[in-house]
Amino acid sequence: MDKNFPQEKSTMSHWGAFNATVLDGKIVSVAPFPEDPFPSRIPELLPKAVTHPTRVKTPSIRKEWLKTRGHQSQSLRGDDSFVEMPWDEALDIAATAIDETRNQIGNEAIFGGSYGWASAGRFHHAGTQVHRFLNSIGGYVSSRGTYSAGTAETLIPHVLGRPFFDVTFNAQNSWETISRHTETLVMFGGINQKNSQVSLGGITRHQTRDWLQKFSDSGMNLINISPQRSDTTSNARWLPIIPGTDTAMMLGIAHFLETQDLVDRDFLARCTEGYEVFQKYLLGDSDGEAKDCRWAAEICGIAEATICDLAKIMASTRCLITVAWSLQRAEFGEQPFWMATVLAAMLGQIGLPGGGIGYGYGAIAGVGNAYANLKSLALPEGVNAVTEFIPVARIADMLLHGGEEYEFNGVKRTYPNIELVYWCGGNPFHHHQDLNRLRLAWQKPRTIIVHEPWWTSTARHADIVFPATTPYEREDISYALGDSFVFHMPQLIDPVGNARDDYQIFSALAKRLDVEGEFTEGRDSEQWLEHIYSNFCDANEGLVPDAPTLSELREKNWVELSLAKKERDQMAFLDFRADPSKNPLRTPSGRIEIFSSTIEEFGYDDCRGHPTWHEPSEWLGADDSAEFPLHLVSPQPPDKLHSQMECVISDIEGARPAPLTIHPIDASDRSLNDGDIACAFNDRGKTLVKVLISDSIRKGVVSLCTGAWFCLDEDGVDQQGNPNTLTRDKGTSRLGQGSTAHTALVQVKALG
Ligand SMILES: Nc1nc2c(c(=O)[nH]1)N[C@H]1C(S)=C(S)[C@@H](COP(=O)(O)OP(=O)(O)OC[C@H]3O[C@@H](n4cnc5c(=O)[nH]c(N)nc54)[C@H](O)[C@@H]3O)O[C@H]1N2
Ligand SMILES: Nc1nc2c(c(=O)[nH]1)N[C@H]1C(S)=C(S)[C@@H](COP(=O)(O)OP(=O)(O)OC[C@H]3O[C@@H](n4cnc5c(=O)[nH]c(N)nc54)[C@H](O)[C@@H]3O)O[C@H]1N2
Ligand SMILES: [Mo]
Repeated sequence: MDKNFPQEKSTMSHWGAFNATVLDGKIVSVAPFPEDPFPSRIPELLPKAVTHPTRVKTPSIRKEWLKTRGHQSQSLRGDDSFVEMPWDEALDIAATAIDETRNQIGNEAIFGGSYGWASAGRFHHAGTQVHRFLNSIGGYVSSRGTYSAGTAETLIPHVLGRPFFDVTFNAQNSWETISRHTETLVMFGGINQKNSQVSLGGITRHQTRDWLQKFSDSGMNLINISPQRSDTTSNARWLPIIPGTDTAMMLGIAHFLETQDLVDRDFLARCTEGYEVFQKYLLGDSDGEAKDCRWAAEICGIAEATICDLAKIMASTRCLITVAWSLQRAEFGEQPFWMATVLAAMLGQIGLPGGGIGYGYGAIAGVGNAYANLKSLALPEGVNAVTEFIPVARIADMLLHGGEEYEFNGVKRTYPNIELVYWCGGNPFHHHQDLNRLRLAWQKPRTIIVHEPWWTSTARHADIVFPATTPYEREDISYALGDSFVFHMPQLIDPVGNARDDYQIFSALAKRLDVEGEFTEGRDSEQWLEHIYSNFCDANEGLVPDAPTLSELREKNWVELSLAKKERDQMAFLDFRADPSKNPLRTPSGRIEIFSSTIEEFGYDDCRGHPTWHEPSEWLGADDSAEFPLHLVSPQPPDKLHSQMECVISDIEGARPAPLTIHPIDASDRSLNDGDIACAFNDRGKTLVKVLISDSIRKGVVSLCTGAWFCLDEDGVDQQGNPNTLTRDKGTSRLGQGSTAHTALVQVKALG
């Protein structure tokens, strides 16, 4: 490659495809991918991010850890300085620490759950790399599910008999089908355009904005039930609900349907199980409290008449109910997802085109696209000899309570005792709830190893930090669910500093631990690319007859697989609806479980056998909300993906601390002006924020996006505005044990 001549190449990222211009060994500019109707601007951060001063330049080991190799630690992780080391020395030290742990204590003491989005490239996918490496050395304690939708991943198989993401991608109405058939679109938590900028593994054509525009142009009745108007297109009617109360509002609608005889009883009889048990609860026969619209209105803050009217419209039109994933990232997050499904069943529209229920449209860009679900393009992880796992969001509980019992989805489990944590491709000090608690929990293990391109908060809380390349410093390929393109991701620039690919780092460690053959199978990166790409083509034979060879793909840069882009109508549960006994669901009853005897038999008071309203421990209706009177929601950031490339944003003058959206009345009650730096706090922590006054948020609610790099001053105040300084670290319930990030009360005060 002539370094003095600008080269333009296309590549893929989680936030979409883009073209990068490289000159003199540097990415000098990025431009939208021409096929993309609504490209994300996130890639514009890239040129500065890849060479940012916060890149980890060389392997670094924490000073105190080095003295005793973690056998005694005098200073808190996160407060210490690091010693830079040559690669060989640092790899020797890490290999010895791993070897000691597995030989002296056992592989059950190694936590490699290592959650995080990492890169869009499928070979250099950091999470897969670390899992494969740890499998090759005898296994590790893994994590199950996602922060995104862990609760739904546990619940939905009980209710619909299918894995949650299978329903999301293969059994929901496609955009096209909604556009043709839906008359009323009731969006709990909105359908968020800012979130549909990204998709796990990438997205080529961003379509959500145009679909929403089309829906609105066609006169579809769009209803946004959310604490923030901005959670969907401004053309929607906004019902500003109190956070955490959607289940109550849905019950109110259900009660109206039931008492006005607007329920499809034939559908309930043919296609569902246990309505009569739920009905007793709904009508108050089982607990003395009818869940009518007035009852619902008092809880959820939407007027009684509005709820009744909405119920009428839903029953008299083709209606699709959608729930944002955020609803289940809250205490009792199982309930709104289950209740929304029950409501759709009562309307009798599940299995009708454009009707029923849909989960997470707008959460990521791929949802709603009706592309064929190809078998994945991935590096095989191998087999984990350790069967122990935790629900992903229970990491701090595990570290703090090793050896103690907890419950998850009907099983009593014991938290393992962890001595070594290996993290690669995620940022728990951005993503986990109650970061001050995580900081304490994080002191427990003997050794923490992290691979990172940047000095993130997690890197700063590690003992051994290996500098990893970014996707632009190595060759890779991408294919994502909900997309029909395969991309070659060329190496654009040389590795920055002494960074190495995760694969190189693990290969070097594997050699030192005598498992090089198991880990590499004798292949270098290029041979692995050949191998996984040809496996992908073989596994999808028939669907990808036009797939080029890898060398052709290198030449072409990207290709759209014509057959992968199948018929664009996709409807949900058609066969099941037509003949439920011939096409049963894989639930115990073969039908939609409005009442689940399986869940009932677990005996959980926080998740019963049918959808139930539970009063959250923190919400605006709580008796003790006086001290912390504002409900904090912490959505995903509009300007980037999680904490990735935060270094560039935080360099922009005035961008940090992060903006906290607050209602004008709440701001004036606190003498806060737009642009003021204020402190948001509760019993769990304190963070600086920048006041952003807006009437597009419900009074009493404040919103602070995720993504700032958690950074405490000497008084323990986060300087950047990471909402997880304030969020609550408890599971949704004993069933799902998911993240409850959206359940948090706070106070905000002016500084000084
Ligand atoms: N309060 C609150 N908290 C939340 C949420 C919320 O709604 N509210 N949402 C949650 C959700 S849904 C999610 S998915 C999580 C997201 O949390 P994460 O996925 O942990 O967030 P990212 O910032 O994407 O972290 C990826 C990290 O990988 C690094 N990386 C990128 N490429 C590579 C690579 O090739 N190799 C290596 N070694 N590292 C690489 C990046 O620099 C970055 O630090 O946050 C969760 N946290
Ligand atoms: N730009 C960008 N896009 C992203 C990401 C990113 O980091 N940046 N991350 C991606 C990831 S990993 C995920 S999992 C998805 C997440 O997708 P979602 O879960 O849909 O997104 P959030 O942004 O967490 O929340 C959406 C909205 O839900 C509302 N909300 C909160 N609590 C409640 C409630 O109790 N009731 C109702 N009705 N509404 C409520 C809030 O107002 C919030 O703005 O986003 C993805 N998209
Ligand atoms: Mo997520």
